[in-house]
Amino acid sequence: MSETLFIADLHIAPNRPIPLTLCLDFLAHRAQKADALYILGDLFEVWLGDDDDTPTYPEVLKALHNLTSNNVPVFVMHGNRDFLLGEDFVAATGCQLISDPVVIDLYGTGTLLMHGDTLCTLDVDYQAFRQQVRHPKWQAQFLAQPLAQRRILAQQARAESQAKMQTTLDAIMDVAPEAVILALETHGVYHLIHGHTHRPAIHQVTINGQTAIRRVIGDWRDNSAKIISCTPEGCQLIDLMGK
Ligand SMILES: [Mn+2]
Repeated sequence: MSETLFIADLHIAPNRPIPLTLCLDFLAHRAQKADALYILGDLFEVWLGDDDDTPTYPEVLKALHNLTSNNVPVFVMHGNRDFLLGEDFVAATGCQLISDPVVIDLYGTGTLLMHGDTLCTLDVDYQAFRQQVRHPKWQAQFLAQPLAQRRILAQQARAESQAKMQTTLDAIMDVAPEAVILALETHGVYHLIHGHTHRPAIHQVTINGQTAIRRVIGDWRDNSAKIISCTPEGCQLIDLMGK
């Protein structure tokens, strides 16, 4: 069977053992039979640089390496948590980093892939933060600091972001409809797959009188692990935990 798989927002972390176990199982079994696997950001809860020594991460790197060694292409897009995945990660896993956004040919359907954070244009503060941390100069300065210091800075940023989420309207945390339309129009396609918002769903969007589809993958947690499976017949949003 021809199948292309899409996952995002696994947020692998030492204190999240269930998503880790599910991830290792998924990479060792279902993904082994796939035409390709796309990881559309936030595979890891945080990635402080390719020297990140978080205990559970090597298991995931090894499982990815096993997959690419069996000639399954694995494409990784940066998320807002793991945007520092770099060349050493690529060398350790055999994965290929892809830019955000990118258009692929999905069994004949032009499909736009994004992490999804750039679509949340109503969150002006976040977009300013993103612009700052995606700048090569900022990244070089950050990576030049000792790992322990980077960890403290990341924890501070996380605490600030969590505090902000408490007081931010739900609609601001979601994608802006205008941003979705603009992205599809700019790339001239009618199919979008993204993650980030943790709101798994299939949406219809009308663009120039035509219907476009926006698929949101969904995150992995203790009772839910969402994937999108596409075959030449179409795509399905599936929960590996059967929900
Ligand atoms: Mn994200």
